[in-house]
Amino acid sequence: MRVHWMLQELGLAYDFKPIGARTGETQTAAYKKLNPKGKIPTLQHGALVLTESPAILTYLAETFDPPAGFYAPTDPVGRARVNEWCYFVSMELDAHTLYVIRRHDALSEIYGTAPDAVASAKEYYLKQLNAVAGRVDAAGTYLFGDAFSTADILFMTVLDWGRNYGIALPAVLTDYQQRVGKRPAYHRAFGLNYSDRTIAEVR
Ligand SMILES: N[C@@H](CCC(=O)N[C@@H](CS)C(=O)NCC(=O)O)C(=O)O
Repeated sequence: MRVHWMLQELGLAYDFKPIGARTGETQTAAYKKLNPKGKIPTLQHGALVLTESPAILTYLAETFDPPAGFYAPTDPVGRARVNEWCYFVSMELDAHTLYVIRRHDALSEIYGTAPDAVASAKEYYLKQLNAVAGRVDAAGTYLFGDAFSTADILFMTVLDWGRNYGIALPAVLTDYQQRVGKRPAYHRAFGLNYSDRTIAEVR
């Protein structure tokens, strides 16, 4: 979803090869040649083969001309501010909370049950969101004011994911979701990535 969304924001033409998680498609020898971790997404651009969604988004933002209204800073402070969100989303929200919930709840047949870890991950997820809610509110339309960025793509996807788990988000963040959810590129990416589901089902 993240990579589709970024490519759609940039208006780039690309080939999409759907590889389903846990369908076995990520574990074939051919796929593991590209991504030995056996995970999606993987981006191929010329000779470059790149994994890890925040790295892919950053690469795309720095490689292609950003459209009007897209924030892709090149100065150290601006890049650091965008990276701050990228690492926050990857570590505090993806890794420490949402993947813990996913592994030990929906995927507990594979990873085992751990109800205390799931409950504490949900609590920690909300704690982290509450910690940034004031900043999101003060920022304006997007995380960097009127300009949209890779940070918004990453942050929006973890908000959708949490809400999909039935976690009630702070009002400031549901308002943010409403605003970001109006972007046409979000809808196009959604249709490509979740061809079998509606936005209401995923969010
Ligand atoms: N840190 C990686 C996480 C990638 C990841 O966990 N992908 C999941 C799907 S969202 C996956 O490939 N699962 C397949 C599997 O575990 O077999 C990123 O952000 O790109």
